[in-house]
This record gives sequence, C-alpha cells and structure tokens, in this order.
Amino acid sequence: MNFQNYNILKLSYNQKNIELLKKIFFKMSYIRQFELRAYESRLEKKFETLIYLCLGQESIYSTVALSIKNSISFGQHRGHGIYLANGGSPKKLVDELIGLNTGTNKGMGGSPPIFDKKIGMYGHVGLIGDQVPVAAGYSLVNKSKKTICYFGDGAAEEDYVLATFGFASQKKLNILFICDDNDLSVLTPTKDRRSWKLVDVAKSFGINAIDITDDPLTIYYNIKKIEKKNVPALINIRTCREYWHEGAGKDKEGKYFWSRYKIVKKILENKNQEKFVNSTEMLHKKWSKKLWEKQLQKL
Ligand SMILES: Cc1ncc(C[n+]2csc(CCOP(=O)(O)OP(=O)(O)O)c2C)c(N)n1
Ligand SMILES: [Mg+2]
Repeated sequence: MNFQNYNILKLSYNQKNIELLKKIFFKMSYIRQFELRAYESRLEKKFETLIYLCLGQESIYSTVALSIKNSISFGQHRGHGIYLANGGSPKKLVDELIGLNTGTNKGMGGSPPIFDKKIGMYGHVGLIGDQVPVAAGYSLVNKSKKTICYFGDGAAEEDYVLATFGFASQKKLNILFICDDNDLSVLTPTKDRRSWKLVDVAKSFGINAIDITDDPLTIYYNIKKIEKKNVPALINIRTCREYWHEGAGKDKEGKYFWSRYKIVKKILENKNQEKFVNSTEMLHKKWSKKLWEKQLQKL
C-alpha cells in the first residue's frame, strides 16, 4: 500500500500555511544538508564508524520541533534529525560521529545514542525501544514538560515498549509517543513481521492514537489538536527511509517510495517560493560543507 497521502489533511495553501511550511522546510533543508555531507564523508571513508542517517524522514523531526516548545526528547538510533531540529550543536554532532572527545557523548557513542542534556535530548543505549520505558519514567517525575519519545516501527514490537503504553495510560503521563514508521526493521518490511497495527494496540490501552503520513502540515495540525491535553498520545507517522539502515548507501526506491522533502520543495516552488527554496538549500549546502571539512581536519 502507498502511504504517501495516508490520512493527509487537505488544507489550502493560504499565506499562513505557506509561511508555516517555509519554516518547516528551512529545518528540513538544514537536517538534509547535514546528513548528505555526513553520507559523502562516510562514503569517502573520511571516517568509518557506524552511521544511521535520517534522510527521507526530516519532515517528522522538523515539524514536531516547531509544533511543541519546551519539551524533552528521547530518540532511538536514527536521532541526528531530532537533535538538529531541537537546536542541538551541529559541531558537537559531527564531532560525535567522527569520534572526537568534543562530541555530544565525548565521542564514545557515535551515531546511535545522541545525548545532550543541554537541549533536553536523551538517546537510547542499544536495544531498540529501550528509550521508551526510560522516557515514561522521566515523564512520571517531570510532569510539567511534555516528554516526546520517538521509536521505530521495528521497536514497536518489543514487549517493553507495549508494556510502557499500559503504564503511561494508567499514570496519565504527559507523553507523546512518535513512531517513525518507515515500514522497515533493517530490511524486513512490516507485513513480514506482524499483522497488527500499532494504533490499535495503543488505543486498547486507552491511549489517544492516530496514524498519518509525514506531510508537515498534517503532522503540525494533528499535534496542535492533542498538544494541550497533558495525557499520553501516540502518532504513528508513515515515512520513507531514503538511505541504508546503517552506513553510506542509498536504498532502492520501491514501488511505494516517496520523498517528502522533494514533495514539500515542489509545493513551495509552485507557490512562487522558488527563490526561498534555492537560497535555503544553497545556504545549508555551503554551511554543511564548511562545517564537515573543518571538523574532519581534526582527525
Ligand atoms: C532488542 C533489539 N533487537 C534487535 C536489535 C538489532 N537492530 C538494530 S536496529 C534494528 C531495526 C530497528 O527498526 P526500527 O525500530 O523500525 O528503526 P529504524 O531503523 O527503521 O529507524 C534492529 C532489529 C537491537 N538493536 N535491539
Ligand atoms: Mg523502521
């Protein structure tokens, strides 16, 4: 099934929505150009540690960060976008990826566990979904801030993730679970792994749950509806991973592939925003090249 328009909100591109989309696109381009340079540097073997790129999934992190202020984020191994969208230091992120002690985790963790208390981001430690019960524990003692907990569709199958839904519901936690549903656990599609839908399971625990595509305005307006209620909620967001699960390589674009970045770019271009789109991409391309080159010299 093609999820490109799955439960998409059909909104008019009026001035307000165009301005909102431009803000989101700006962040998407920032993340994308950072990741593309990371990809190239890894491909050219300028560094050789593990790398989990979030290319293709930028709209999720960009939109969530713009929709909810003053939150705490828990990420899984594909966490660069969460970190950058929430104001993390790109320099510290490069340093972490290339193993310098000036990195987010002193260069000891690399790509998967990006952690920076300064911006309220906690990474996971290796088991997929292990951040989910930890995020619930955090939320239990920090009720004033919304805790946002990201995990993948593969991690959604772990018992401790499902058990956390029950706990969050019982304790009425101020937590938003976001499943980055790229339909893949490494290389295995969801249809070969399970027959149930995550939203149905979450609902059975009494959690408000929705299943949508990664269109920025659809994410934004759905979050606005649930954001103010300080109770647990889950958003399953259908998206496409564009690059390999790990490492520097591009996934084959299957029958149901879409690039949300390219779609958003096209929408803005069609709304006479070509100049903005080009200057934004150029700005981030130049910035990322300079940043990566400078930090790589330290190796
Ligand atoms: C408990 C556990 N089982 C298996 C693995 C190996 N593993 C690492 S990433 C991954 C796939 C995770 O898929 P998903 O949660 O959908 O995240 P995505 O990579 O798609 O972002 C697996 C199975 C692991 N790290 N932990
Ligand atoms: Mg996945």
